[in-house]
Amino acid sequence: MRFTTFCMLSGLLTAVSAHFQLQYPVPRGIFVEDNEPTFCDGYNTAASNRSEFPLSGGFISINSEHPQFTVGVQLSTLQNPTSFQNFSTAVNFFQASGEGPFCFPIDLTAAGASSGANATLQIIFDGGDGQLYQCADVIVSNNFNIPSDVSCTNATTSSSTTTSGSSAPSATSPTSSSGSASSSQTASSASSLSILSSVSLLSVMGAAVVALL
Ligand SMILES: [Cu+2]
Repeated sequence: MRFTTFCMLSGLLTAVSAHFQLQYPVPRGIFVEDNEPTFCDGYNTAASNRSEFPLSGGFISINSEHPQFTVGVQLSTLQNPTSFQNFSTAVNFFQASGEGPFCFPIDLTAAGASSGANATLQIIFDGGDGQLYQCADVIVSNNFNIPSDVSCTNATTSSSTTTSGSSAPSATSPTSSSGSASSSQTASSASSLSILSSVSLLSVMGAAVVALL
């Protein structure tokens, strides 16, 4: 929370910090905050140990430290993609709000991937302090299901989904480790609450800054 407040404040005042973490699939390397504004979080070569990822019915799970953000996913089927030009859209950018875990479906069939192929997913996130990038190197498989102990939980709400050709967001109902199957209502009120409290926190801080000046 303290971290987030700092992030929002710096966003307002100078715009420095960069915060979202790819939770699933496993990212190329350990999250490096300072490198997140660069290609693949600064990891320029594909991981040698790839994990399997479902051709359809997959999901991307992230942790957002920004209360409002847009997120999208790009796909490359090159062995070792080294630039943004090597990628094409797998999930169009959409807006979401709320801090904490956020999970959304991805269908690589729609993005033109085929089973057995090596692929790299690049998650692009913008929480107000510029675009941030994390990558995951995978092997696409049409007979792989994401293990049920992998968390796909939303503490957040999404809006204006413009996912290209993918199935509806509810098509994937991955098992949530925290059992949030019927918690969408709760989640959205929780996230409005957190926005409300962030807003009031901000006004307090704004007043403090004004008082200092
Ligand atoms: Cu940030």
